[in-house]
Amino acid sequence: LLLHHPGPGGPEEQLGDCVLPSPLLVGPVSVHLSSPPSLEKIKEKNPLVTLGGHYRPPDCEPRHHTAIVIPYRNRQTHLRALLYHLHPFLQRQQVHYGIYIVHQSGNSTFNRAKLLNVGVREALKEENWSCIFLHDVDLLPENDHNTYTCHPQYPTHLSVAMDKFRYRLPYSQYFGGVSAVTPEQYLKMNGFPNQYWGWGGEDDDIAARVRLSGMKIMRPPLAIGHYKMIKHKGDQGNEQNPRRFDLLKRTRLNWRSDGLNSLTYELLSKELEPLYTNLSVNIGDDP
Ligand code: UD2
Ligand code: MN
Repeated sequence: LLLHHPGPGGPEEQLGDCVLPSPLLVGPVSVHLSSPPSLEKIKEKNPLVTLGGHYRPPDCEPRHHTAIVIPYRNRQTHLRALLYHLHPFLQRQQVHYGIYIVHQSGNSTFNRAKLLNVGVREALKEENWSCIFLHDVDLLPENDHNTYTCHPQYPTHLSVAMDKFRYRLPYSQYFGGVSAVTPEQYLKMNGFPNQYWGWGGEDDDIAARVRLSGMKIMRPPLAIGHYKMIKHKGDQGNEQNPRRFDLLKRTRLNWRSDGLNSLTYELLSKELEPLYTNLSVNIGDDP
């Protein structure tokens, strides 16, 4: 008996759906934090990644289309560590993905949540992503069973067990680090706040929006949601925001008027780098 072979396919030939879970998963992986390779080396290791940091599994039709949005300024070493680690991680999960760095240009106070809003909007202009990941540049996932896909109904918080919190959730409403929404969920919660300049509070505001818009937070099991955070000091231009407590008291009143529907920014450039798309943006400054 001969095995049936489909033969060389024309362009019209359809790939079968990727099977779940991906047969390429390995589970826990050890993560190396010090001295990541050069971008050139990372590129060589990921030959199937196309310009702008996009990838599609070559052998099957992906079920998930995920954009990774990374708020960013002046963290080159962290970015290399993340790219080195995340590209193979996502490829093992057989998702169709794209990586977007949202670079806050200039020296104005850093605004993570506003940069995330910009990233979501720009990523969705480019492709019909079914899931959007909001990803700190310094967090490296340690288990590829933690899939970078969305729950159809509710936002997901992925970084539930980080080394810096001794692999536990620091508090129940915690939403910092790595989280994910579908475009529908994002719309429902009116995106993220634009008014948090400097460090802190914006993740709790986002968690409050999830609840206020009638949703809840989904999470993977603690054993799977392991992350290492690259150790770092606070950045210049991202000092603790003294207004964060006052702002958080007003989320309930503000979330419908501040967010996706009030977002303004100036896109300065969009560069398709080999391993990511770089969006440089002027988001203004703390008024
Ligand atoms: C915590 C949260 C983070 C966010 C922040 C408060 C965790 C794991 N993460 O992170 O999600 O809520 O508190 O704002 O709990 N960044 C730059 N350049 C800068 C400053 C920030 O690229 O100059 C980006 C980068 O992606 C970084 C992220 O913003 O990972 C969060 O800033 P952080 O790492 O300094 O704050 P951290 O670790 O306290
Ligand atoms: Mn950090």
